[in-house]
Amino acid sequence: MDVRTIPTSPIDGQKPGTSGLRKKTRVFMGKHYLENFVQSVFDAIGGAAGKTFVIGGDGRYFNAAAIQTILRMAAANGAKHAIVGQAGLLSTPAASHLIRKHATDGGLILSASHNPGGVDEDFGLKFNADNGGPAPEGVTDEIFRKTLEISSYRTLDTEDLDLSAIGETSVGQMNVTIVDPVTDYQEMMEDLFDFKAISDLFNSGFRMRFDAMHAITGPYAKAILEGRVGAPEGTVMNSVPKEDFGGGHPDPNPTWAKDLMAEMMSDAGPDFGAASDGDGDRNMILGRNTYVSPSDSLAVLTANAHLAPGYSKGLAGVARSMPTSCAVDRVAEDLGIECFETPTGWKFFGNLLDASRATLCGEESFGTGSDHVREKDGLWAVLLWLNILAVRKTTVAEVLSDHWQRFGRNYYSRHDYEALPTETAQALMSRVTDQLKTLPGTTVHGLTVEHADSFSYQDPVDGSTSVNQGLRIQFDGGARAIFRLSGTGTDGATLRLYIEALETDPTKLSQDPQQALSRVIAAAHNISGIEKLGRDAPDVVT
Ligand code: VG1
Ligand code: CO
Repeated sequence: MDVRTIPTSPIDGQKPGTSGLRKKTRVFMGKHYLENFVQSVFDAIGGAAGKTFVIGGDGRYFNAAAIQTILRMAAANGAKHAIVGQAGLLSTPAASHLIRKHATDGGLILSASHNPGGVDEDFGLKFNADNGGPAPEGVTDEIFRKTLEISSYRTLDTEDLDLSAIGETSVGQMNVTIVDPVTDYQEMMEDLFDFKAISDLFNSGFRMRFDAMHAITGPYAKAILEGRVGAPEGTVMNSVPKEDFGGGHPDPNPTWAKDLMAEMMSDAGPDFGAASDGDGDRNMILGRNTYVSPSDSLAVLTANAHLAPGYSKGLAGVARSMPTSCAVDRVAEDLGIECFETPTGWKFFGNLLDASRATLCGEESFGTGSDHVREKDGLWAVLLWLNILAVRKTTVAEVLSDHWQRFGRNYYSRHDYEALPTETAQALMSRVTDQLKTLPGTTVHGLTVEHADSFSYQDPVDGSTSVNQGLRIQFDGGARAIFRLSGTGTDGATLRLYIEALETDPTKLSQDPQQALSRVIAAAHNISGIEKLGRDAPDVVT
């Protein structure tokens, strides 16, 4: 098979963000766009010759066509072997697992995660390294550099490969193994959790609702929850992956998982509710009339993980992204384990997990995971919660209120202002940056600023530094306000305002979060001059 070398030239803006390269689908479908990026990935990692890659995606519009392009290019670049999910589908955590299980050289994951899908929506591509985790900044910087100097890419003239049948096939000289996307993942979950205890829970009449949001987790949740641990058929809703996720945002939060929320926030609701995102790495946890904030979920899982067989020996440490609430910090202190604060994005957890410094990791954006893979993992979090509920034989609401009584409660919320003109968003960031030096010691809305800075992180394992990772303002009494611009959006700029306040008075643990946070919110608005955004309210509040 003749390798074809196609001349091309650099395309602007192929800089990977928080989680890979994300653009409008039509941009990705543009001439040479995908090809330039894929060739740059191979060039950045020292070529693909002789290597093995895992390839799969969340099934969104353009997934099927893009996989064919990537397979041809991998073969043309000399790759030895590709492991591909049947029909081109793999959840992000399942892809991470396959990369590790088969000791491959990495993987290409096609997804824009929680962003909507469709020809007029979003597409994305991410390279994961041989540890199964998102490529660290050093590698993504190198990929970007290669996109700026590319002059040709390599491909083959071949027919599309049939990805429908499990088994061995090939593209050019490259062997291709098509695997069932669920089997290996399910086996790993069997090893971590007490499926017998979870089955007993369902047999005792426990009711659950899982919203797969028409995205990739559908087949995984069906197989494991309904097929393996005995949840009744119909427990999983929106379980068939669709190219456009049914027209919604596959983002498991109260705004986008509206129907699930409505069902759970009622006295007649199921005992337990959960949802996951487009590529299966995020989770939302709910109980009857109970919403568990992702930051609280991380803290609760840290305090209770030992109840699941996979974590019965305890945790080496925990890590959370900087804007994630400090709830887990106090649990770590109580357990006597290390707690790390990293920049936003799962790539920053990889070294800590590889070095066995952290066992659990989490982000406020509905992401939790452990050292079983190198990605966050939606269904894993759901199964860990189920395992804990099965052992403790109590409700989600009780688990949460027990936790707050013991550790105090970090009221928490994130306000997103989406699709802002870039200059307007940047002006707000500059206004806050300009005040960082003078804020400490001043009082705003009755809150005294203890500390203010632009977050930078030095990786404790390899010493690499990442700067400008969000502006944080620490008030007395454990309250914080953080400003950050999103690195995953495709429309203008998205400002994220993260607000938290610590409450330890046992009589004040069940307030409405927005109410409890109102002073911190007012202070954050005041400091940033948020009214200059020209918006009455945030677009999404979580
Ligand atoms: C968002 C979240 C971040 C998460 C990232 C990828 O990034 O805030 O916590 O790691 O999405 O999640 P940003 O830069 O928009 O704030 V997903 O489920 O893409 O894989
Ligand atoms: Co995701």
